[in-house]
Amino acid sequence: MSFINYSSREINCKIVYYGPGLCGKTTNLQYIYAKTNPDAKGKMISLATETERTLFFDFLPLSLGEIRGFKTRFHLYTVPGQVFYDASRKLILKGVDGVVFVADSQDARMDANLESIRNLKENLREHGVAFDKVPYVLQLNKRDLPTAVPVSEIEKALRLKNEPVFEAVACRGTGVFETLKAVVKTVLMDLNSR
Ligand SMILES: Nc1nc2c(ncn2[C@@H]2O[C@H](COP(=O)(O)OP(=O)(O)OP(=O)(O)O)[C@@H](O)[C@H]2O)c(=O)[nH]1
Ligand SMILES: [Mg+2]
Repeated sequence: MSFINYSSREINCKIVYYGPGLCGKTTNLQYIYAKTNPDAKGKMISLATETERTLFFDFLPLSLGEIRGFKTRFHLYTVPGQVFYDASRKLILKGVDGVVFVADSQDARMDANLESIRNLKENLREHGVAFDKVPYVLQLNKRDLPTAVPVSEIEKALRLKNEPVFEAVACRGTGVFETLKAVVKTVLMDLNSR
């Protein structure tokens, strides 16, 4: 739930990058961090294993200018994708304002994508957030791999609510800012409609 502080004139929003293990969630945040102007970003915090798998979360605070005199701050989080870290995933979703689902385009990861969306829906529901209502963007990552499933086929399986879809190669930065802009826009529109 976004937090509006009237005395300091700030809007704080929480965006969570969700998806199966190794789909590229941390890579999205690393690219955003690397390409963002120093005055617009805070310190990126990554709690990872020695093999670079996210252990708890990554966190990156961004300031994205003002709307109607309010400073907007977006707190970007990733969840750990590995199946057994479900308690952490659930905790990180608390108070979420927008979700980016990062799908792994590889054929062999389609079941993992489906399972992760199912898990997302369940964890949202436990926080009393309806999947159908939450601001949501689908990113099809790893489009560079030869085993990538055609976009139309992935959409048929994973695009569940007419959400914006972006193709990405996160390790090169392709599609990363397009995805971020779309989720920010959707969150702000949602805020405006309340
Ligand atoms: N070929 C290819 N590799 C990618 C792409 N995006 C990320 N990777 C690689 O995929 C691996 C996993 O990326 P991460 O960002 O750590 O994945 P994650 O989703 O954070 O994984 P967990 O933290 O375990 O949930 C890394 O080696 C990345 O460099 C992509 O678009 N194409
Ligand atoms: Mg990660």
